[in-house]
Amino acid sequence: LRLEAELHRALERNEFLLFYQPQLSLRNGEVLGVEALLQWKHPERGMLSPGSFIPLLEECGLMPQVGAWVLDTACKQVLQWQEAGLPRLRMAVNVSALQFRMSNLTAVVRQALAGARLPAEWLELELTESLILENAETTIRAMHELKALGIALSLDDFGTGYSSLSYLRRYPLDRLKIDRSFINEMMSYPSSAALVRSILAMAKSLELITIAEGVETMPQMEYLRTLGCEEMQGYLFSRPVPPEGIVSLMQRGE
Ligand code: G
Ligand code: G
Ligand code: MN
Ligand code: NA
Repeated sequence: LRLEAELHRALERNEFLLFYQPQLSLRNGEVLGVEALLQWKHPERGMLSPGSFIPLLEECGLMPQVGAWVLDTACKQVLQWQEAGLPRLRMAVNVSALQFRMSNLTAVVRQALAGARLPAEWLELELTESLILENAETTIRAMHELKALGIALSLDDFGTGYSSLSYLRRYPLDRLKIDRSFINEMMSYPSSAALVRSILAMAKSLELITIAEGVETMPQMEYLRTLGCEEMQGYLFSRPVPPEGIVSLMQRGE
């Protein structure tokens, strides 16, 4: 496949870049951090979103290499923003299940933090529910190893898989990201709203911080605030933007 051959060259040719989407406090609107989202600036096809090429990166075994680049770049970005006068922001980086299993993630993360001179507490990894569901013992051990570095762990797209919250108790997680499909439906379907409420209640009992993904409207934001959800992310505040975009939106908010 042509795209696959092109992926091999994309790294050398610096065609990958990161966009960032803000994560805000629902209590006071403060920007607490960002999620890094991989993009591919393809020479002919233009900007490609990760959904279109990450599965391919995984198939051809390039994900560990690209994943290490993502971690290095994201950690350095935090310091670059600080030098530009922004407050320090928490950096959330996505890690796929395959990447989690295939790379020596602890070593890769340690190196990224050291290379950027970023204190570990500012980095968070977003893990997927599919990872949680497979190989529990090995996964839990690897997660504890990562936690020992001082970073935070969150569970992405929560609610789409089949893990119950009581099952989650076994995993060293800090934050739960409520999948955007529930946020999207909760104002129209009482059953989705009930699901969001029960996720929030149980997350609280497990002492997990909750963040709602895909918040697109004011009523969604207000409702989540009423329910006691702590943080939000979504198009309502900002789409994923290049690094300079974070600088201008933070300065705009001052
Ligand atoms: O194409 P779209 O933007 O919808 O794809 C988003 C998907 O790509 C999400 O599942 C997101 O977690 C994933 N993703 C974005 N950036 C990265 C990355 O740097 N590494 C990994 N493993 N997944 C990423
Ligand atoms: O799986 P993950 O949550 O990492 O995927 C993040 C994806 O969600 C990115 O592709 C991002 O562009 C997208 N996204 C972020 N905010 C919104 C939103 O408010 N609405 C929609 N439809 N997508 C969003
Ligand atoms: Mn994510
Ligand atoms: Na998500």
